[in-house]
Amino acid sequence: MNIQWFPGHMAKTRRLIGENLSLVDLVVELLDARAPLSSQNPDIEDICGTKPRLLILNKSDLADQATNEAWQKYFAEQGKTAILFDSVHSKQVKVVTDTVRCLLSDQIKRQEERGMKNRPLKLMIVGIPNVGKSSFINRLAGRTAAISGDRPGVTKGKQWIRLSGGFELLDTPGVLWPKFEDETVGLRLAFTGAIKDEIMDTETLAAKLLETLTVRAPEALKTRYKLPSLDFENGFEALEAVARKRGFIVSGGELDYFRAAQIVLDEFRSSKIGNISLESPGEVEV
Ligand SMILES: Nc1nc2c(ncn2[C@@H]2O[C@H](COP(=O)(O)OP(=O)(O)OP(=O)(O)O)[C@@H](O)[C@H]2O)c(=O)[nH]1
Ligand SMILES: [Mg+2]
Repeated sequence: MNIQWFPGHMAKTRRLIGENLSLVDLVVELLDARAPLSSQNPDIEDICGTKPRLLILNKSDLADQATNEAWQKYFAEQGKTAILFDSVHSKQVKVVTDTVRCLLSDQIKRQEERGMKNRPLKLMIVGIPNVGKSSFINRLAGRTAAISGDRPGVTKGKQWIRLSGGFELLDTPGVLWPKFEDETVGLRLAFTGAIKDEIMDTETLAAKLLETLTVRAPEALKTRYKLPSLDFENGFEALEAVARKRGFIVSGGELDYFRAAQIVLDEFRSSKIGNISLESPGEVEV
């Protein structure tokens, strides 16, 4: 299953990020905590160059806690600042704003010396589709300032949002890159909901997810779908077992694979199967 999704509007967003870079003090790059490497857009690195950067490992509430901490350490060892965050529930907004001030402290000091006090700090929020950029902004703003939604491609253009406390945030549409390095990257992005579902075969995607979960979270998978064993030849057999257990039957007595596939994807994305990270530091890097 070879997934590629780079429509014209993403090429446009890539240009938009480059064009607005000189207007901002720092770039906040949101990664999906369940797959931080697969969700890191290599183009952002190239476009942003030496601009100060903060990584937010978002949706950390959906990922495995120990793996979250291992990722934070991994980035710290590379000299990168990464904050674990939950843009829906977090009360830790101050950690983000304090960290930004800390990363920009030299610049703030220079400006103060030149008499420019309380100049707003401008941050550009970037990341893959559906990773939670608009929700992150709303969380920081303490109000619904940007439209968010549970599918990729909700934000269509740029939007500046002013926060009380001296910050201005630039929301941008989600952006991927023209070609994924390997199949696993595309799959992990699709599992988390960063790829438009319409361009993929739902049943094949769910079968691939079941194969992944069989390796990464066998006990959670067995418990959720009441499967006594995971002794399947492949993901399609596992999908069949899920359909059977849930009693998904279409007229004529056939199993409803499509419905089972939708349920499996949905329940993974909302962490009903468990708090599962799709990659851990130290594995063969993708
Ligand atoms: N559980 C959880 N859900 C989140 C978090 N952040 C965002 N979401 C949900 O993820 C979905 C996408 O959020 P958005 O803020 O629209 O994401 P976006 O990155 O702006 O998406 P695009 O504009 O489409 O690129 C929404 O259903 C949010 O409620 C998080 O930290 N935890
Ligand atoms: Mg958005």
